[in-house]
Amino acid sequence: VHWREIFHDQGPMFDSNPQPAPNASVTLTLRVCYHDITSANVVYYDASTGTTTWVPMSWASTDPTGQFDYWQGTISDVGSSELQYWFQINDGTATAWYNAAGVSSTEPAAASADNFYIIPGFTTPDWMKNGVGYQIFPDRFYDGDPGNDVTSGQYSYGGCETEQHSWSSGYTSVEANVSGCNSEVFFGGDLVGIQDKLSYIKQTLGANIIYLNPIFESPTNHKYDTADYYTVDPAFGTSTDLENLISAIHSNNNGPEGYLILDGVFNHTGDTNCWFGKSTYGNETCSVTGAYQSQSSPYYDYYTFQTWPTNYYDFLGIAPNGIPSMPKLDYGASGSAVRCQIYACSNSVVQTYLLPPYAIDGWRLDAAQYLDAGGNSGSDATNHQIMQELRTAVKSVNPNAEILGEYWGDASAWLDDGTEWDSAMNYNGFTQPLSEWICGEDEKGNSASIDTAQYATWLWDTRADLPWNVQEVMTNELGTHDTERFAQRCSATNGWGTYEGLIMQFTYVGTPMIYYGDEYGMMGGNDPENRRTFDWADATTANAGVALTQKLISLRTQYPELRTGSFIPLVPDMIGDLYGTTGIYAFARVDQNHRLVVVLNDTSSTQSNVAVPVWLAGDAIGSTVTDLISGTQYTVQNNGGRGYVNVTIDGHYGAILAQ
Ligand code: ARE
Repeated sequence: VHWREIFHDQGPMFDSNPQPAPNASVTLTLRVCYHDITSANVVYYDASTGTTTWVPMSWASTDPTGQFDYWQGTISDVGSSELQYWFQINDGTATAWYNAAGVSSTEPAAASADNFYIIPGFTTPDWMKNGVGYQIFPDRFYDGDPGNDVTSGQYSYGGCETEQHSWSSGYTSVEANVSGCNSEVFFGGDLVGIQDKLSYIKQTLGANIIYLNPIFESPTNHKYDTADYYTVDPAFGTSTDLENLISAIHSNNNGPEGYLILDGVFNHTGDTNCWFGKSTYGNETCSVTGAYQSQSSPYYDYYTFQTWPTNYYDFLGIAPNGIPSMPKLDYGASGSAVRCQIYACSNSVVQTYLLPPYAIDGWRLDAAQYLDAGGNSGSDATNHQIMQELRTAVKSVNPNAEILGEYWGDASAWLDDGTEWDSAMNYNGFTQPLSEWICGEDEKGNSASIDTAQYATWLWDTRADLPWNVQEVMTNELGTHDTERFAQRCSATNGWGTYEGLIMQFTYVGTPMIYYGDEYGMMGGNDPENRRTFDWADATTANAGVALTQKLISLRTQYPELRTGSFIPLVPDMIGDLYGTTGIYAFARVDQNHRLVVVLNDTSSTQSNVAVPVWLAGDAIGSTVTDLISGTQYTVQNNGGRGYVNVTIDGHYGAILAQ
C-alpha cells in the first residue's frame, strides 16, 4: 500500500455529515493512491456497548488528475453514543491502517485518543468556525470616557493606592511605586472606548468576535478578583454601556455581524466580594454578611476555610492563602447554592448575561480546570461534573453560545466527548509550537526551539486528539495577557516573525484570536508588560502588520476552505518527507469546490525555487497558481510525473497559492 497519498479527515470532501444528529447516516471518504488497493474498511468502535463494527468500502471515483482514488463507506445509523473510527486498507498483499494520527502498519487500539470521533448530537458554534476573534484588555485599549477614569488615590487595594496614568501609547511600565507600594495602575480604557473603536476592529481589520478580559466590578486593573458579578465596573462604564456595546457588536451596520465572549472568572471571587466580605474598597458597601465575617453568613458554604476566617483556599485550591485576594469558590456539593448562583439557576451569572437585554454569545472560562471543592485542585470527576452541568445551563439558554475553556495543556479531557466545553484556548496546539518554531522561545519568552519536522508533528498530534468540530473552534492566539508579547519573543526577526505568525494564524484550522496590538507587533514582556496601552497611531493600513492582517482576514472570509476545509500536509507530507529545503512548511486547505496551498519560509532569508508538491493537494501539471499575497503566478511543473511549483518566498514570510 502506498502511504503518501492516503488521506482522510472530517472536512467537507471526506465526511458527509461531521456533526450528525443521533441515528443519522454518515458517509466517509478515503483518498488513496490511484489503482493501488483492492479493498478498504471503516472500522468503528462503540465504547458504550464494547462493539466493533466493520463497514466495507467501495471505489467511488478517481480525481481529475488521475493520481488518487476515492473509496467510500457509509455508517447508516450512527446511534446515539460516541463512536471512534479508523480505516483498514489492503492491496492484496499488505495492509495499512489509518486514523487521525496518520498511517501505520499496525491496527490502532479500539479506544484511542488518536481515532476519528463521531459524537451524535454534538455541535460547536458555526459563528466561531467562520469568525475571527479580537481579544481586548479593557483598561488598555481606548479611553472613550475620561469622566469614569479611576483617579490617583481614589481607593486603596492591598494597602496601596490607585494611580491614574493619562493615555500614553505603548506605555512601557505599568507598575508604579508609590511609597514602597506597587500601586494599582489605571489608564482609563473602557466600554465606550471599545465601541468608539469598533470600526477599526470590524471594518479596518475585519474581525468580528470580541473577547473581553473581565469587566465586572473589581478593585484591580485586570478584574480577575470579582467584587460583584452583577455590576459592570464603574471605571469601564455602566450596564447600559454594555448593552450598547453588545448591540453595536451584533449589528452589521458597521462591518460584519459580530459576537461577544466575556471572561467568566468563576473559580474564585475577589476578597472584596460581599459574599466573602474580608475587605471593601472605595465607596463599596455590602448589604450582606460575608463568609469571612460570620460563620452564619448565607455565603459561608460558598468558600472553604481550613481555619476560619484567616486560612481559606484560594485561586489554585491547593494551599490556603497563596493569593489571598482570590478566595476559591467551593463547588464540591451537587445542587449547592454556589452552583445555582454561578451557572445553574435562571438568575445565575452565566445565564443572566446570555439572556436579554445583554445576550452575549459565549463565556471564556478562567482557570476552568480548577473549579472543584474548596480544597481540591480540580481536573477530577467533580470538575468534569461541574463542566457538564455548566454546558447544560449555557446551551439551555442559547444552544449557539460558545464555551471556551482556559487550559494550557492537552485539553482533550474536556473536549473529546461533547459534554463539556466547545473548545479551549490553543496554547498547547498553536501558541507554544508556533512560538518555538518561529521565535526560538516559548510563550513565556524562555529559550526553546523546534525544527520544522517537530513543529509539523506537534500540530498534527494535538489535532489528532480532538474531534473535528472542536478543532475548528480552538482559538489560535499568537499571545495573550498571560504570555510575553509575540513580537517581543520574535524580536530577532526584526518584525518579520509577526508576518509569518499572522499568515499561519489565519490559514490554520481553528478560530484566529488576535490579542490587541499583536497585529502591529506590539512589544512587551510577561505580565504586566504584556498589557501596554494600544498605540492608535499604528491602527492604520500604513502599518504593514495591520495591512497584512486585513488582507488575511479578507482571504479567510472569501475562501471557506480556510475556515472549514480539510488540512492536508504537503511539506512535510503525510509520511514526513521534507523535500529538501530547510525551514519550509506547507499545507493545503481544501473543500469540494476549491483549494489553497499555504507555504511558510521559517528561515531569515529569501528562499527561491522551493519545491512544493502541490500534486498532493490535487493541482494538475501545467495549471497555474497565483500567490494571493504577492500576486506572483507560478506554473505547476512536471517532476517525474508529479506536479510541483517552485516558489520564491521572503524570509519569515509566506505564500498562499490559489488555482
Ligand atoms: C499577579 C501579578 C503577577 C504575579 C501574580 C502572582 O500580575 O505578576 O506573578 O499576581 O502573585 C490574574 C491577573 C494576574 C495576576 C493574577 C493573580 O491577570 O495579573 O497576577 O490574577 O492575582 C496558570 C493558571 C491559569 C492562569 C495563569 C496566569 O492555570 O488559569 O496561571 N490564567 C488565568 C487568567 C489570568 C488571571 C488568572 C487566571 C487568575 O488568564 O490573567 O491572573 O484569575 C503553565 C501552567 C498553567 C499556567 C501557565 C501560566 O503553562 O501549565 O497552569 O496557568 O503556565 O503561568
